[in-house]
Formats: sequence, C-alpha cells, structure tokens
Amino acid sequence: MTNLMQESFIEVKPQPIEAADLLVAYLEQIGVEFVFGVPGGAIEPLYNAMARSARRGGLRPVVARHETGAAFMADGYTRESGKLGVCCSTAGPGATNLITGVACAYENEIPMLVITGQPSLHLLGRGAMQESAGIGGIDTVAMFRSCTRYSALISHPDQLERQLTNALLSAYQPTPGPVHLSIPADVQRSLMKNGPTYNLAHLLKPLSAVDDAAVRELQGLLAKAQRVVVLIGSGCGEAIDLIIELVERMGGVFVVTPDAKGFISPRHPSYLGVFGFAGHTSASEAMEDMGVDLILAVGTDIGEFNSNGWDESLLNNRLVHIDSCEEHLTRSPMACLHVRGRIRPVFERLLRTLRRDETKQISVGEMRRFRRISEDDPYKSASPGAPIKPQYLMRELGWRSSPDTRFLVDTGNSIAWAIHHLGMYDHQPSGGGWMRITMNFAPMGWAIGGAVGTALANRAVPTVCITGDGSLLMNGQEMSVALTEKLTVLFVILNDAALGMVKHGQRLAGAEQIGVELPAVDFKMMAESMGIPGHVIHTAEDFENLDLAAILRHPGPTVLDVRVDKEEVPPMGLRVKILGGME
Ligand SMILES: Cc1ncc(C[n+]2csc(CCOP(=O)(O)OP(=O)(O)O)c2C)c(N)n1
Repeated sequence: MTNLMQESFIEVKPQPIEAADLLVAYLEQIGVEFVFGVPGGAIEPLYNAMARSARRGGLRPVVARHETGAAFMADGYTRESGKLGVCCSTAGPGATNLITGVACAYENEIPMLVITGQPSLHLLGRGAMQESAGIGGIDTVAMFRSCTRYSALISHPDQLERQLTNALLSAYQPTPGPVHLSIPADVQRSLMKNGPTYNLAHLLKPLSAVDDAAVRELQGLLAKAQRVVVLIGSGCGEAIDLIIELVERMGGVFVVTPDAKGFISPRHPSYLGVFGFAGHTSASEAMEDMGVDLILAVGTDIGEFNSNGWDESLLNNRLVHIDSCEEHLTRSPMACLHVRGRIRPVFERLLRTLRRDETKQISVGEMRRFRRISEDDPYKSASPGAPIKPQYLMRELGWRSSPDTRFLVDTGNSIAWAIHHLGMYDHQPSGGGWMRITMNFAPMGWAIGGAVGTALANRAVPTVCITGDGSLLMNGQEMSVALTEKLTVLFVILNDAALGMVKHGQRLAGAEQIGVELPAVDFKMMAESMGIPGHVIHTAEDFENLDLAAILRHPGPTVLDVRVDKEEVPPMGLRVKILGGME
C-alpha cells in the first residue's frame, strides 16, 4: 500500500528520445506507414527508431533490393495513397543508387522525402568509409540538389525540426517534388529534449489560392465560345467531376494527355482519346479543328509527350492554360490567357456562373462534329497460332481485369502500346486515373518498384505492372519484395528478346541496328526461382485460358512471360520525329 502511494507521487519525467525517433514521430504525425530503403551503417539509428515505431504499431521499413527500387516504391506509394512517400539509404553508394528514382519523382512532380545517412560529424574529412558530405570527398547533398526541391545536411540536432519542416513544405509547394536530408549518424543518435513541436499535418494543408481576375476573364471567353476542347492533364484528378460537368454544359469535347488516360470513361460521348505520344488521330483532329474557338489545357506541363511534341494546334492563341504550377504556365507563352490557381476552386467558380446560364444547357454531344476515337485494329492477327500481338494483349488485359485495377506501365514499347490500346472500362469511375506512367524522365523499371509501392498503399485492389524484358533484367529483383510483402501484383513482361523501343526507333529513323539484342530469358523460371508463380504466354489462346480473376485475387505476385510478336511496330512515330531534330 505504502509503495503504491509512493509511486503515485513519483514525477514522470518525459523520456529523452533520439533525433531519429523525433523524425519518425513527425512521419507518424502525417500518416506515413512505410519507409522504403536499404539499411547500412550510417543510417542504422534511423532503422533502430523504425524498429521502436513498428513495435508500438507505427511505421515500419520495407527493404528494397536496390535503392532506386526503393525510390520507385515511394513514388508508387505517394501516387496511390496521396500520403508522403519516404525512402532512405546509407551514405555514399546507397545515396547515389537512390538518385535515378529521385530524379524520376522530381521530373514527375511527386512529393517525396529522401533521407540519407552520413558518417558521424567528427569523422568527416578523415576518409571515413562512405563519407559523402563534400569535405574532400563526393558530396551527396550537392548531387541531390539538382533533382530535389530541397537538399541539405543536418549538421546539428537542433536543426532537425526546422529543416524537416522547411523540406516538407518545399515538397508540396510551389511545385511538388522530392526533398533530401542528409543526416550524420551521431546527429540521428543525439538525445532531444522534446517530442514534435510543429503540427505538420496543419502546415502541409494544400493551398486553395486562385487568380480571380483571370477566372473572370475566362468566364468572358467561355460566354462567347461556340466550340470548346478541353485537354485534360494529370493534374486534374481532384477536379475531374467538375471538368466533365463544364464540358457537358458547354457541349464541348475532351481529350486527355497520356498520363491522364483513365480519367474519363471511354464511353463518354464527348471523349475523343489521347492527345500526345502514342495517342489517337481523333484527339489530334479535335485539337487541329479550326472551328474550335477555345482550347482549355488543364493541369498539364506541356512537355514533349503530352503536347504531341509541342504541336502547333495546341500552342496558339486559342489556348487558355489553367494550372496551379507556375513552371507549367511558362511552357505556353502564346496562350491568350493563363489562369493560375488550384484547379478545383477554379472550376467551382466557372461552374457557378454556367449553372445559372440556361442557354449553356447544351445536351451532350449536340455540338460534336468529330468522329469517334480512332485506334489501330486491336484484334489485328489475334489468331491463336500467331505470336500474341501486343495490341491485343493490351486491349484484353484491360478489359479482363477488374475496373479498379491499378496499371503501372513502364518505359519501352509497353508505354506506347498501353497509351494507345490498354482496354478501358465502360464504367470506369471518373477520376480513377488507374493507368499510371512516368513522363519526361522515363527510366526503365519504374513500373516494377512503382507497382510494389502502389500495392502496399492499397491492398484492396489488384495492381498490374506492364514492363519489358530489358526493364525486368535491369530492375526485376524488386519482384521479390512483392513476394515478401504478399502483394497482389501481376507482372506482365513483354518479352521480345530486345530493347524493343530502341530497336524499332532505330528502324523508323533509318539508323544502324545496333546494341539492342537481349538474350532469350525464361521469366517463368526466373520467377519460380524466387518462389513466384509464372506462366509463359505464346498465343492469344494461352492468354484467354488464364484464370486472370484468380491471379488478381492471389495474395502474392504472379509473372506472365508474354512472348509478343517482335515485329509489330509500336505507335512511337512522334519520338522518332523529335529525336530526328524537329524544331
Ligand atoms: C534507365 C534507362 N536506360 C535506358 C533507357 C533508354 N531506353 C528507352 S526504352 C529502352 C528499351 C526498353 O526495353 P525493354 O524494357 O525490353 O522494353 P521493350 O521496348 O522491348 O518493350 C531503352 C534502352 C531508359 N529509358 N532508361
């Protein structure tokens, strides 16, 4: 009794925590569940903190097989969950291995926190193993500076909270992207007096700023416009319902950029397909139609792939460019109007007026004078005996997967085939955005790690990764992470024993045919060596006989080694034209 009484009077002092625990506490504060990476000496205190966090039901590490794969996973996780993707590595080679995945996130504007280790401060400059703080050796902070929105060394534990907050604010505004903190091991281990003092969730709330004067000007243009085409970019996700309503009220049509395929149901009567790399003629025709008074380009960076190689039909004075990102607006100097602002509030304001204007209640398709989406015949040579055609595979894979399947499509022929042919569901819910690609930076293998991160972010839906044999040989080891984590991921490998996109590009450009052959690899055997079930698909019939529904429910990865027709030419003419020096 006396003891109990005494205990109740003992003052409970807050336990000092390490700086790494404080960092983890901040990540927990904003709902981060996983940190993707590969451990090593200089980052060990962070792994210790993650072990403590995991024990109390907080976040946990996911161990990738290569650090670039970790960054791809963080990218896939961010895109699917909307939360912050976090990746980490040790100093030196771990940090340099991360760079390709981080640069890809930078070019695709994916928010991400990158944490790398350093030897302890007192060892820097003395030739410590893997030191890379720029004191006589390589400088990883400088290396990350050109592919992140913030890159700094934390040289004192008291800097941690401020630098972390600064970095995370820069990850979201003004242009989203990765940010990098390099933290020496002794700083990670330092004892801190307090737990988190900032409320990060509050600080990181998205801005809703809108340029009202520009919106009023646009309202004036829309009131006069007879025919409107809306080019929907990947930034439209949160506003897609409002954009559809505006197009319906205006009796206009929409086309999408390659990275926005899947935002609109293909059966919507006003949808005319993909404008840009590997897109549809019907979409280009809509953009080129001189009877159109206004083109609204929304949430797109107007880069090579999603402007059809900076097509003249887009870049003229019929263009209104609407975007929250000022860097995107600088790509359309000739536009008659730039509307800066978050896309959802911009469309809320536009619709407020249109909903009042009865004359704008035009029935869907009433003003449509365009033809239906043009596609090459996807059933071309679908006979069971022939090698399976990639066009057919794309169409059937899309249609036979459940409507909520997430597709991640890799650089190579896969991206060209999928942009043009991946089957879309009639009742695809708007805003789904289920086909994800990487634009601009376009590294081989992004989809492999990306699919793992996507599936970890959302176990309720199946994930399909469409990739090539070259990309698989470069990054295929990450498939084993999907096995460890028991993730439903179908890896579809377009196996043509070649770096196919380069091979066809060389042919189309009349260049030498060189450096493109790959050895014949049996990916079913490779998968099975990792403990992953695999199937070899030679013909359309083989594909039809697969129990795809069961594969997409299986709590683990599956590999399809698809021996596609190598001679089919992917729709990549635009790329060849631009590489050939088109101005
Ligand atoms: C990391 C990286 N290296 C090189 C390239 C250049 N490249 C673009 S597509 C491609 C070929 C891809 O081959 P594969 O993965 O087999 O797909 P396929 O085109 O044959 O379907 C290459 C080498 C690249 N995009 N990324």
